[in-house]
Amino acid sequence: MRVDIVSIFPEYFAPLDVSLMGKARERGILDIHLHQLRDWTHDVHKTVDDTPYGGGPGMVMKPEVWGEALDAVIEDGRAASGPDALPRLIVPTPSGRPFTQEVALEYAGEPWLLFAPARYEGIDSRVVAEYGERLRADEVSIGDYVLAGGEAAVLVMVEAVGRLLPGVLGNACSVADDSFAPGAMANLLEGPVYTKPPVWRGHEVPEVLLSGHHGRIARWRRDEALRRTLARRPELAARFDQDDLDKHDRRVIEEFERSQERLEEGASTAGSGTAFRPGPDHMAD
Ligand code: 6GU
Repeated sequence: MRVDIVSIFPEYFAPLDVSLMGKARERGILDIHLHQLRDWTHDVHKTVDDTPYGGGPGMVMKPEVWGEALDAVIEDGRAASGPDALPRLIVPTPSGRPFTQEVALEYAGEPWLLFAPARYEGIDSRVVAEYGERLRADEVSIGDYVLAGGEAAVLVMVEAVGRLLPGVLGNACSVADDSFAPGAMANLLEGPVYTKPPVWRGHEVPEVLLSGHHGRIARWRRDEALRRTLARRPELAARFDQDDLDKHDRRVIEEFERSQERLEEGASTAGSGTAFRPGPDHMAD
């Protein structure tokens, strides 16, 4: 996969030389090209921003410099990949569509991604409008918080996509078992994990994991994933597809809901004489 990144801080992407992404680049699975946006300015100050029309705080990135930069990078990529090649343009912004595991999988199927991370209040909106007419252009957010710029979001997305490329993780690790992976893990968080020693500071590894009984272990892992998702991400649990749930799943969910109700009853009668609140251990979540 070819990845182009245009930014006023190309040095921000040094982490892509490290670890899994570094190896993927060495092996030629990830072909990352970094570009300094200011190389396409024409004034001595290398200006990339200006005041917003309509007033308000902050600065907006100028369309002309982005247009020249993106045209040149696309031309360069076509010289390497063929005259019909077009990248998927990804513009990180907190006002974009959510970046999810599903989107990461979709991007992992593309031969060429072009990231345009902005600083300041963002890029003049005509840039996405213009490129949206020539190629697929997505405005994407990595979560409901505001970063100082899109660069960190690009690092997140390149790593999430890069690890999905064939040959990056090796066969031993299956991305199908990841949290959020479509299939058995859709809308599910992964449960807890353990390694040796079997007892550490008095904390024991759950006995079932030492049993060597693969069926019971798989069932236990699914139970823990269900309970953790119900406790930490109720909005994900609300999206469980009934057709994906077996009888045992439904019992785990019912038990969880009953223990929740007991907790709520306990809370509503607290101070009126009820000192004892029953509930299973996992409610500590
Ligand atoms: Cl993609 N960019 C910026 N600047 N802030 C964000 C974001 C992106 N996603 C969440 N917050």
